[in-house]
Amino acid sequence: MKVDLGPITRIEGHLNVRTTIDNGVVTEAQCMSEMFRGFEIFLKGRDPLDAQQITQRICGVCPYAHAIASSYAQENAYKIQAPANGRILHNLIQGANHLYDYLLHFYQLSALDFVDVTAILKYTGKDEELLAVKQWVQAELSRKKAFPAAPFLPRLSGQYINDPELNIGALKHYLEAMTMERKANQAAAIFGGKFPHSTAIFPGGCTQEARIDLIAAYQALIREVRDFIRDKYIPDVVAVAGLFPEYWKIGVSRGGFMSYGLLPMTPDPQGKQLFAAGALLDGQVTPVDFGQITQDVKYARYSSASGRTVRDSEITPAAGKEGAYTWSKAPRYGGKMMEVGPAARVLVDYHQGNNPDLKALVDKCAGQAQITPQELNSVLGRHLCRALQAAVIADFLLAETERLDPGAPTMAELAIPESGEGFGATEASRGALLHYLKIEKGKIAKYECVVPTTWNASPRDDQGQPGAMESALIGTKVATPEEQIESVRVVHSFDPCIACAVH
Ligand code: NFE
Repeated sequence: MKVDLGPITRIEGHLNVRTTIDNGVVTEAQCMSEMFRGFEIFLKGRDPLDAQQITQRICGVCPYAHAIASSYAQENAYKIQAPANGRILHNLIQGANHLYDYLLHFYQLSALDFVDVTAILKYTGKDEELLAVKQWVQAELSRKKAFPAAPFLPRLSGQYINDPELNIGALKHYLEAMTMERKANQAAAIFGGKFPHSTAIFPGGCTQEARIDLIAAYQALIREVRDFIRDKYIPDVVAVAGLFPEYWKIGVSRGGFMSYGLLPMTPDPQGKQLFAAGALLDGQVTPVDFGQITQDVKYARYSSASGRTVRDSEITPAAGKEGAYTWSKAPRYGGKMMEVGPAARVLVDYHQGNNPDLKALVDKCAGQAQITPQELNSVLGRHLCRALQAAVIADFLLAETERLDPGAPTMAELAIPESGEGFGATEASRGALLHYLKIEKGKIAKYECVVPTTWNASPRDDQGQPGAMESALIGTKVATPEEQIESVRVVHSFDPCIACAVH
């Protein structure tokens, strides 16, 4: 039987997943991104300095990553580098955004796939916040609406945590996490100007100053977020993993892994980074070569040529195209399907022994869970990888603040050339993000974004290889084919953002 899971909730954008179920197992999955946007079309002819502003509007969740990728691409085209302060401020803004995004993803977008939110109805404690939630849920339920206490109910049927204390503890953290997300965003806005859509991230650095009062305010906020990550977020992910250990084996993608590296530690953004870049295929990591990236469109709603490289990319929408089932292209690396995102970042870094703190955390957690690092390619693996990276990033951001030189320049001089081109690569929370820019007559002649969820939610390529999420869904056993909480847990582990994917 065929079952459509869309519209999938607790993700960004409009995604349907069409599954084929045979004897209670997913035998085929099609990821269907259901909208078109066209940023690459309307960027043409504009001033290149518009790009880091306009591309941030691709998304309200990961805007800074687009600003950073665009700034790197422009720096590459203008042949400039940010001064040390500018690069550090980029990191402080982008890193804080990762912390916000991981907390949002776990607590608001995924935890309620496992935590029994109805435990609140039996709550007898004295916590005022929880009592307020209880009252609200009771009042909503008494109104007998179709969506009784959204976003908590209705929910998919399935097995949830049945330990009342754990459920209530997790709900309390769900509420606290929102405060921490705000603090991470506030920290980012100290240097980024605002959240979302920074006005300060610029090619060549940051328009905000490195002032001591701003640094102190940033540190205070990030310290609080770091403590929450250590004391609550990581233990909560470990607790869920302990109760649902089968999810170390569910949601396994069947290709390679790729990361462009995150948080540069040198003025050259492609130099040494906190998390290393690389393409991991068959146990071997090689440096990423942007020339190996192509995008197939046999099953995507575009009439432009298939298999084009980033430089030669084309985009001609064709809504009624025969056989096409999505607005996402199918990016491939050397023809291979790649997963990008939290697990890819960890596995690529781990294989190269780049970050000893990350390695120590991975080894410790993998040992406790009795899994191998390869099993991070799973539903639980993606959740754990986000939490461990959050801890490493928070410590790094605090150390970065000490490296700022208050009063020293934060911006390089820049001049837009008549012609040129540039690649800018970074890691958004959801994975590898590439911007490519070509300038002719001082204006944007071509702009191409190859975006994390375009990789993960990609359709089959011209060879028929499924995308990462499609491949991870195949083989999933489902108890209730009409609802498939198991498949939804797989989808949520990727944290797809369809607004980004179709851009
Ligand atoms: Ni709209 Fe994004 C991230 C980017 S995902 S959230 O992270 O780039 O494709």
